[in-house]
Amino acid sequence: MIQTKIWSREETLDREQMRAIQLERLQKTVARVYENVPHYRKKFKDNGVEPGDIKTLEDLQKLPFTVKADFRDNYPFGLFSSPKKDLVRFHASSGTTGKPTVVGYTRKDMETWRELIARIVTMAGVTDEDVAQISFGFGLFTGAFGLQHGLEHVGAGVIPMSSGNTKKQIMIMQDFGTTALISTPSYALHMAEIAREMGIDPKNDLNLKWGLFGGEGSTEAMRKALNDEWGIFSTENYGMSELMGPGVAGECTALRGMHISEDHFIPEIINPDTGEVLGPGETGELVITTITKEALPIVRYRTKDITSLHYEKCDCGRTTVRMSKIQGRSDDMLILGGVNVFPSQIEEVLINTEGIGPHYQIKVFKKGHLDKIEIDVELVDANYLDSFKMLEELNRKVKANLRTVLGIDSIVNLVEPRSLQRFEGKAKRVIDMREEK
Ligand code: DLL
Repeated sequence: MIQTKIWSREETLDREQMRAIQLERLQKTVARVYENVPHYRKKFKDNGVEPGDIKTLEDLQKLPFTVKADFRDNYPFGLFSSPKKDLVRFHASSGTTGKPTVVGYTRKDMETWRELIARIVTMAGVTDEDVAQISFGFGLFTGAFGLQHGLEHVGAGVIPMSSGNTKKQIMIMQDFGTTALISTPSYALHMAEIAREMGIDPKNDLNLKWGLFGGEGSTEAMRKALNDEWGIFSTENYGMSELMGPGVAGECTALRGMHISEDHFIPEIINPDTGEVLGPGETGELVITTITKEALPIVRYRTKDITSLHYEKCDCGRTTVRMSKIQGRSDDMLILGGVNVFPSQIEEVLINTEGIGPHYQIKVFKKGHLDKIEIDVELVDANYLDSFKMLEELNRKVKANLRTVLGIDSIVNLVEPRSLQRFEGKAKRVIDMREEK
């Protein structure tokens, strides 16, 4: 195992010390949201709990869950615990409807974020000797900016490359001597292909040592392909906008799961159908409570991500709990090249486009290493089929709407009215042909 530095003392606390910190911070967080956020106050009252009831860590289970729809219902800033004036950054990710899920950070939240990213990049091998190329999209997405602050904090040289423009990525990688690649795993595989097309052998002609991947699921086979192709040691990390962005958890070089920064996040695993809390090692939905955030503390957030928690000490010396690879989601959210999309959002775009009906089918597949989405949607009026021009125009419009509203590029096929399959029970509108994550 490659030995890496441990960034902060909190990663090695014994269980009793950690639990004491967690309880104190949990109590503060619960009081904070109760005081500042009407949504939480009402929900706690409806459930007959108040901050004073949280006397032990187990009392967390008395509190109600928070779900993604709570963000939609309180759009844009209703869940914030800090006045708008104290916010220094906003980010957003896909919501369950056309409106995004908005998140905000105070100055202190930005410091916390930087610290937590410093932990995960350090455990993945990155030091101040490294040149890190961030190939996540810079913008409302938390991935790129989040990694940037933490990488700079450890002293790495950051190239804020953003995603896309792949040939230029490779050129910069070669010319700047990039040693760490930060991206989604699927994009990293695609970049290797393009490098080869350019006559560059990613393993021998470039200087990469580390790959830090996240934002979407990946398999061990994919890790092997990435390591072999680029000649790197790759780790993955996990995060979510609502919780902070990247930095919630990351793999160390022992590769025994992703260490959760438990002095900032309390994880639980529940049965997604009953809400019952499950034990260590059991597989279920990850629920997280943030315990240090100021602007947007979240109590018992249902992530919908399926995983398990492991408390045995890791070979790396850290004592923080590890979560296993995400095994899937308990909802229907699709992740297309790191962009999160709900089928319901696609439906909304389709329905709001004049000339096409509510019957559609979505196919998701891989082309090379990239996620592609193809949508068959019925025309309401068969007469369109007689005019190539009208058909083209409509097709262009649907694609443009999907791009503007959801940020996805899609293949759209306009098909005859009543030609798609009808369902008597639950409609199966999404066919995901990508390999099992
Ligand atoms: O994807 C944050 C992030 C950026 C994490 C960069 C790591 C690196 P969202 O856009 O809000 O935030 O998407 C969160 O992405 O609930 C998971 O379903 C999925 N996801 C993130 N990391 C992983 C991972 C960022 N390592 C959603 N494995 C989460 C599997 C992941 N799924």
